[in-house]
Amino acid sequence: MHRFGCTALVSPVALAMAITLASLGAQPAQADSRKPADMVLNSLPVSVEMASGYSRSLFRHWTDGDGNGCDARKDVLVAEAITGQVVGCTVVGGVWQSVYDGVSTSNSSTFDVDHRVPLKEAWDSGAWRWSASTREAFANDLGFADSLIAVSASSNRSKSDRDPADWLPKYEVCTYAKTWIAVKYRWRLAVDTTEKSALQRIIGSCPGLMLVPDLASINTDPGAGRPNSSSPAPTASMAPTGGATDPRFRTCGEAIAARYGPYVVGRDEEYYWYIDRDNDGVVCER
Ligand SMILES: [Ca+2]
Ligand SMILES: [Ca+2]
Repeated sequence: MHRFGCTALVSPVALAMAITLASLGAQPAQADSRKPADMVLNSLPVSVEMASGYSRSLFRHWTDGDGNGCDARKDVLVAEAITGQVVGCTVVGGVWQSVYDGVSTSNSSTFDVDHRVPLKEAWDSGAWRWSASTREAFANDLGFADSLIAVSASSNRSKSDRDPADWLPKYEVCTYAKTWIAVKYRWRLAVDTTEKSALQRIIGSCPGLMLVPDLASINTDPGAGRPNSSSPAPTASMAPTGGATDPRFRTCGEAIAARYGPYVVGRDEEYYWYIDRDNDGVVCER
């Protein structure tokens, strides 16, 4: 129920309905892991943004990744309706509330399903390396309930592709910042220095822990960054998401031989210097 931060605006009956509706939606259970937000933020790689190559069409959506017959936009609208009756992929008599600006609607077509971390921001922060299927998984992610959120179209369009250094919602700023960090963590995306400073400033005044999502499975595109591919060549400063830039060792084999590793995502800075080929969140396993 952490979607509904504005609980004062939602009656107990509506909350009970929302729980029922959420259980009908396709959101899987997730481990309740909580940590200080600054700890999670500091685990993210810091990198300049990839300034080119993005196209919205590179992130196929809305698709039905969980195979329940409803596309991800509809799944989110079903999960987030605060009242109404689910019929197929829609909610009859549904009411939705936009946590960004407090706007309510009974007409879901006036609401967008927002990518908490916008598709372009994701591309610029590391998704340029991903395969098409991983980009699609990100764009339709129901594996972490806060990745996608139904909000008023006007608030979503005001946000556009901006990160928290340039745009924040009217309400629930703490929740917004923590969720932003959570999505970047889940998908091993980088933060740029301006964005990190903004997030540090926000969470510095936000009490409590943040929900840490499970890591998503990521496959990279071997062609990303090569000349003549659809992706532009990365610069050296894009290195922390993999590529053996450990100043001490050229390969994991050399690191292991010198009795270093394993390195764990979110814990060890060295993790980001190597390629996590099996995407299990650990590199240089012995
Ligand atoms: Ca679905
Ligand atoms: Ca950014």
